[in-house]
Amino acid sequence: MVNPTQSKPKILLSRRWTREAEQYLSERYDVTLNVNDVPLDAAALTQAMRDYDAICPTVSDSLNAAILGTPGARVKLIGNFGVGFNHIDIEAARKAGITVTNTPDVLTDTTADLAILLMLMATRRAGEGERELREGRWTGWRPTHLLGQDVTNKTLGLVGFGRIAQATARRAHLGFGMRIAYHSRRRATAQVEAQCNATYYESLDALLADSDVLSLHCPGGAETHHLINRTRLGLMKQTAVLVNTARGPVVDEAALAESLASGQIAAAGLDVYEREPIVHPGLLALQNVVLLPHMGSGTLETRTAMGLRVARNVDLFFAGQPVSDKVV
Ligand code: 8YV
Repeated sequence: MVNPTQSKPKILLSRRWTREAEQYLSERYDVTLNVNDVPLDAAALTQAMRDYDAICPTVSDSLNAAILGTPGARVKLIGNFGVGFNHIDIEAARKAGITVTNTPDVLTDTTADLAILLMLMATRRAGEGERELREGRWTGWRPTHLLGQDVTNKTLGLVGFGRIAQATARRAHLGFGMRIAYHSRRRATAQVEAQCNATYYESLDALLADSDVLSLHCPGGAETHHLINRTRLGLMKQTAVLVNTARGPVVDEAALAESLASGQIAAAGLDVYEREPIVHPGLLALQNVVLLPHMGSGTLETRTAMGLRVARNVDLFFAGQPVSDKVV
């Protein structure tokens, strides 16, 4: 806890958080809230590096090497609000002696729910149906109207097999009787594989060829940039559906738009984009893609839990104790 005789650490929350999470931190620290909730630009983030002891950013803040290396910086902690941290240059933070934390665990189920939502919306053409009805184009029931695809007994391929992928796998297997296949850098334990009835694929390309639905759960960053490119989309079944709740740049959006337009794959469900909040115009023009505005962890309970998880990291850090969610 903060020693009341010392001045409280100065903390910047880069965006609005839920009331409960903002209140928790505000009661304990000298907190600046982003009352208007406008994204901070590079100049504002650079100034914040000089003015605060900790910055709590989100995916909408790009903390690059130039910002993290700001001369005369005061910041010692970046308490990221979110599990993914590809918007933070981790190597630059390490060099600058800044601790970076994230928020694992608390958003696992909520994000897995959204992956399933996208899978079902894309396979069952839910977006198309809703648009048709709202635009007054629905002419009534008929046997061949908006036919989608079943997921029961189909193969769900997962790229990456961390917490969110495993939670998605359990839902798909236990709820929909899907066969689960996965590719990841490290093979999971036999126990984890058994829980999800998952089959490991050493080859990503073989996984692509076998999947009826392919759901991405790998981290963002240089290693996975355009992992799903034109060539790999070409390996997928023509009936396949791609789901992305991971990070936009994992997929080459221009190649995906072409594959969806040409019928190389059947449909996609996306929550993340290469240049958020900009969405590739080729995708916006298509019916067979469901487009959600990065809302994977977007429930009141989960966003509060994420804020309180950041707060726990802040508490531990300023109490001089080891932080549990340390990235670097
Ligand atoms: C957040 C996410 O919306 O935690 C993550 O990595 O993608 C989402 O839960 C966002 O990243 C918060 O910074």
